[in-house]
Parts: sequence; C-alpha cells; structure tokens
Amino acid sequence: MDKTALTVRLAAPRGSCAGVERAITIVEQALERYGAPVYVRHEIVHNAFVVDRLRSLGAVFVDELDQVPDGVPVIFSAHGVSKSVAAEAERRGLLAVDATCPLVAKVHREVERHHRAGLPVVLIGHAGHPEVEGTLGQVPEGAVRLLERPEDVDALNLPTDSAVAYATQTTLSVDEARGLVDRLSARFPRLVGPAKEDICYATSNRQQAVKAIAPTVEALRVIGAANSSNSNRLVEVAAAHGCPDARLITGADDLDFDRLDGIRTLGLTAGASAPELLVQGVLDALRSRYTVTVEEVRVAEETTIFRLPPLPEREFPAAAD
Ligand code: 2E7
Ligand code: F3S
Repeated sequence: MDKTALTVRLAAPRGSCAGVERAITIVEQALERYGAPVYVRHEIVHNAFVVDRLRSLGAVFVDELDQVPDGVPVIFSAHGVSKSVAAEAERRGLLAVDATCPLVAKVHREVERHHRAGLPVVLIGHAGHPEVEGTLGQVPEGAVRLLERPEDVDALNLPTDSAVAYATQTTLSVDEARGLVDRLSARFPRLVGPAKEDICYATSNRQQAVKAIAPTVEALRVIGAANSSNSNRLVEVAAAHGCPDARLITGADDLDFDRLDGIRTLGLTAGASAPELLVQGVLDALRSRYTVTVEEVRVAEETTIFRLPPLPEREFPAAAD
C-alpha cells in the first residue's frame, strides 16, 4: 500500500547552540583529562539523551555540591551558578570547571556592575530556573527583584523617577520579554539595560524560524525536554503564531502518530539542548510511516563558536618518600 505524503517544514536554525556544544565538550574533555568519575552539578544541558550519553562515559550528575566527594573534578552546568556555589567549591578545594555559557556569564557581570553602581536591579525570568537562580546569586540575596509577568512591573515598590537597571533570562520569548521591557521603561523612564534584552542569538533565531513555519503547518513538534525553557518557549511561539497543534516531544519514541493521523504538513524544530541526531531520528521514524518531503525553512545562518576554558591541572597528593 502507498504511504501517505507528508511535507515536513524543518526549522533552521534548530537544535544545539554554541553554548551547549561548548558545555558538552568541556565534560568530554574533563573525562579524558581526569578520568571518570567527573561530577557535574545539575544536568549539563536540559536533555536526557545528552546526559545519559555523558553518564555512560563516566559523568556523575548531582543536584548540589554536598553530593560531590572531596578531591574529584566538578563541572558547573551551562545554565550558570550563583557566587555562593562557586565559593563553596573553592572552600572545599574542589577542582571546579565552569561550563556556564559565556552569554550567561555576560549577564552575570552586568547584574553585578549595576548593583555595584548602586542601582536597583530587576531580572525578567522564570522563578526556580537554574539560570535565574545563578543570576540572582551574583549579588547578595534580595538585591535583585524577579519579574515574571507584566503585572509584576506595576507591583514594583520603587520610585518611578529612580534609575532602575534590568537584565533578562537568555531563553525567554522575545515578544513576551519585549512587552515587559516596554512596560518597565514606561514606568521607569530612566531604565538602564541592554539595547533590547539579554535573550541570546540562539533563542531568538529558533523562535524566528518557528514564527515563519507555524502559520503554514497543521501541527508542529519541538524536540526538547520538559524542563528546557527555550524549548517550551518554541511551543508557545508556534501556538501564538497560528499552529493549532504545537507540542514538545523528547524524540522519535515520543512521536504521537495517532494525533498526527491525517495531517499533510508538519513543522519540526529542536530546542537549543537537543542534538541533531534526535532530529534525524524523528525524520527516520516519520519516513517509516509516510512518504516524507523535507522543506528546510532557514531564517538565519549561525557561525558563533565559543572558546573552551583551560582545564585546571589536577594536583595529586605528594607521594610519600
Ligand atoms: C544554558 C542556558 O539546557 P537548555 O534546555 O536550557 P534552558 O535554559 O532553555 O532551560 O538549553 C540550552 C541552554 C540554554 N540556556 C543552556 Cl543559560
Ligand atoms: Fe547560551 Fe543561548 Fe545556548 S544562552 S547555552 S547560546 S541557548
């Protein structure tokens, strides 16, 4: 029997960004240099496939530093850590390697700079996300106010004539963040901050591609994990731009064929923590059921590469004479 025809509009750019590639390489190189086990605080990036592969090579993922034994290397995830975590690693003499994305590290420095200059600082982001916790933790507790929704701007207890500095999480919806920044600058005309917001190039390009595809497809699938902020934003952007059935899937095994039954056009993309292998796996699974035509929809070229940090030498205890 002939298979049904399916056109897949494949987003470009999609999938792994430069910060994710760098963070994964740091873990791989640390394993090569120091040997297993290498501890990693938090999932290096929010993707179970990536984490499981590194675990099979000898990485041990933990939530907090108190789960890391003395004397082993520990890597901080791409999402960044608060100053207290870095200080605790130093106090314990752990061999810490920082895989924080350089674009997050830049936000950390900005928040610190504004705070040192005496400005009240607000951060637009999602409470509880590790990137937000790391950014809030660049300055003393309570020094940065977190804004999650537009209404939070109105509730800010600050004089409207004061200079206020702002920063954002890097993986927000570009449109939602802009709404909040506009509301902030309307309420605080002396608002200080980045030209637009701190949303990174990868987040914004992936959203642009979804915007181009969403109105033209019957359904759209985003390959990404449930705890991946940037991936969830892609689902929301697709829904907001006219796709009637936008969902997150972890990979080929998670494809909901029953729900896709009868459709002729499918949008496909991947969050910044999802490797291209997962995209190709989904395409292969689709080809087993449909005669697939892939149309790539490219909205930007990405050439960003981040340099790797030098790995510190491991100091072995001096041998007894
Ligand atoms: C670090 C940062 O791991 P992710 O899914 O993380 P998010 O922040 O989207 O939950 O994606 C890669 C990544 C994105 N931002 C890593 Cl700060
Ligand atoms: Fe960095 Fe953006 Fe990727 S903050 S880790 S380049 S999604």
